[in-house]
Amino acid sequence: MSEEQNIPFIEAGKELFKTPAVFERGVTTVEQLPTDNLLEFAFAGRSNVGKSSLINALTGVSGLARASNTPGRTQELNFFKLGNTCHIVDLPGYGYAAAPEKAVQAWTQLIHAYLRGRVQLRRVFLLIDARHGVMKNDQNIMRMLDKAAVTYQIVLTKTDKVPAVLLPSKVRSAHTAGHRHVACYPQVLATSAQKKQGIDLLRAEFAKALSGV
Ligand SMILES: Nc1nc2c(ncn2[C@@H]2O[C@H](COP(=O)(O)OP(=O)(O)O)[C@@H](O)[C@H]2O)c(=O)[nH]1
Ligand SMILES: [Mg+2]
Repeated sequence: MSEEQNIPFIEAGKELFKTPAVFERGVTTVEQLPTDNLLEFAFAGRSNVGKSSLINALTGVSGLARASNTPGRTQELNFFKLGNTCHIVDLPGYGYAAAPEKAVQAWTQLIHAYLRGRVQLRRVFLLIDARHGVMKNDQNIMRMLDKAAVTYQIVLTKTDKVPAVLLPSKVRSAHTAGHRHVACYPQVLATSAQKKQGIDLLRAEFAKALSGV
């Protein structure tokens, strides 16, 4: 689908997010996952990539997801409910070297179990720092999602930290990295939670995915 074809979904996306999102629960084991079958959209990425900040910008509820300067702090799967429409899931970040090994293993297992086995998971937004591009552990997650046949979309974050002239090439590189993966959605989104850029396009992706397109 071309970018022009997203336009009808921009308004629908804005409408969708007029409903305030609320925190539902923090999950540390598979048994605690919600059982109400609402569709889910998950935010994955390295710790500190900007997952929580983007969820706050997306929902317009500041402080909804806890953004933090301390990488690796979000160690639960945090579920937010958007009206009765869907769940937004803030996943624990990966690639935080200073975290205790046991903790890393536990939450890596949990993330993998969730991502591989969740029928109602509609799409994963794979967040990539616009400055750094796709890194090795991002590739690992992408391979895992390919195998599990979970659709994911690359979302560049912190674009305000990249000089505007360099942004198109960052988007192109991310697109090329995604292109090799079967389950990767072909459009790359460029966002800045801080400057509120790309937020309407991200909302439109929710509207589009929920409409079944
Ligand atoms: N400049 C800039 N900083 C951001 C942006 N989004 C997040 N950050 C900062 O990056 C750090 C990590 O953000 P956070 O949302 O906690 O990342 P998470 O670990 O992936 O949830 C925090 O210091 C945020 O203020 C952005 O769009 N622009
Ligand atoms: Mg976080």
